[in-house]
Amino acid sequence: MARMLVTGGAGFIGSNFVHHVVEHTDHHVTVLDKLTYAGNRASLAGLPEDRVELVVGDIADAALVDDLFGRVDTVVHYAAESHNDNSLDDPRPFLDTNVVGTYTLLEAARRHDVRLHHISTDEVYGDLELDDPERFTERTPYNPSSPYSSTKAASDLLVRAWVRSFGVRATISNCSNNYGPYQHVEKFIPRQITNVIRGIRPKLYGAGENVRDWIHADDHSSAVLTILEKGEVGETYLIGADGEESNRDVVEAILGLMGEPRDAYDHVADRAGHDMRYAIDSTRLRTELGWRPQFSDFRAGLEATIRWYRDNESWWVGAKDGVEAFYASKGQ
Ligand code: NAD
Ligand code: TDX
Repeated sequence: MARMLVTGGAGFIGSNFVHHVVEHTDHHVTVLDKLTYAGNRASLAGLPEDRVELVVGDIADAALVDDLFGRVDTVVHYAAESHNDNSLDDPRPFLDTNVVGTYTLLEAARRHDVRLHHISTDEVYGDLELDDPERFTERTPYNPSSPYSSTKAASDLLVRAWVRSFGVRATISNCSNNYGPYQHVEKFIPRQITNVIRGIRPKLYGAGENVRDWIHADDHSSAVLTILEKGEVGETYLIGADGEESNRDVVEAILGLMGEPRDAYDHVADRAGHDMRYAIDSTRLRTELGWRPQFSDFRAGLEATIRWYRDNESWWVGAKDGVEAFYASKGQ
């Protein structure tokens, strides 16, 4: 049995990963999470207490991190400020957590020689034109657009430097847009689902032509476990499930699946610097490590996600009004 530390394990993708690890391995998991507005204890409810422990704290707290790294053999680093719209409003926490926090973990990994896997995003590569035949690969140059994605790019480069300069045993993965249970209602898909549940019309930024490459969070988790088991230290792997959809198609699919007219949405103010399209080529992960996604039907995954938000209103209802007030103040 491995002893694993999962940073950000009370957030969306981190909590999905903790559930996945409990179900598919015998590892013990310590979650280190600051429980910011994006973290939620309830996302870990029901997990066995002898397998999962929650430590509430900051990844930039060097003494705490040092203590925890002394007790584990593997660290999976999800903790981040993750929302582009917030980074346009107030970039500072993005630098503190995504850059200084990752630096703090790397220094501890160096001292304790633990295996570290760093979770990152396809947004570090910037965006693609709608008609570009290329997709992002491990060789695509970094070209981030937003304060969020620039701090994620910085954190990736720190990891690469700590591998090369200090021999830290780290891998990196850059994943496309995730959907599934436990995602905060500030994000696109849960915002629109919970809007429809509340009788509010979905809100599409600009013309809605922007394309995102969707992957179910559970497929992201299986890819990360595969990289931990079979990945080569020092290497980067892109994670994606060939799930390109325009935002307009996603909103129309949500409305259709929820029994509403497919055009019952509003166009609102566009996001500043809005990336047009992300698309991942995950050939390396599939051919070298043998990974395959399980959720190949996006609409079936969306339907299950809609059911989860209908069945778990108490999980999201406390955050909804504040999020809508924030967007309303920006005309979104
Ligand atoms: P999230 O915002 O839902 O969760 C982030 C978690 O980190 C929260 O539980 C929060 O409390 C915690 N956290 C924040 N600052 C912290 C700090 N200083 N110390 C300890 N904990 C802290 O984010 P998410 O969508 O689950 O994303 C998780 C990771 O995956 C991030 O690194 C993100 O860049 C990456 N990623 C996300 C997506 C996506 O579609 N959401 C896609 C690719 C990569
Ligand atoms: O109300 C909305 N209307 C809308 O049209 C919201 C909240 C978003 N959008 C658009 C913006 C994007 O084109 O939907 C798309 C998805 O938006 P987000 O959910 O904010 O995700 P995105 O900006 O693509 O970033 C996500 O994927 C990459 C995660 O939030 C990041 O953490 C991850 O790195």
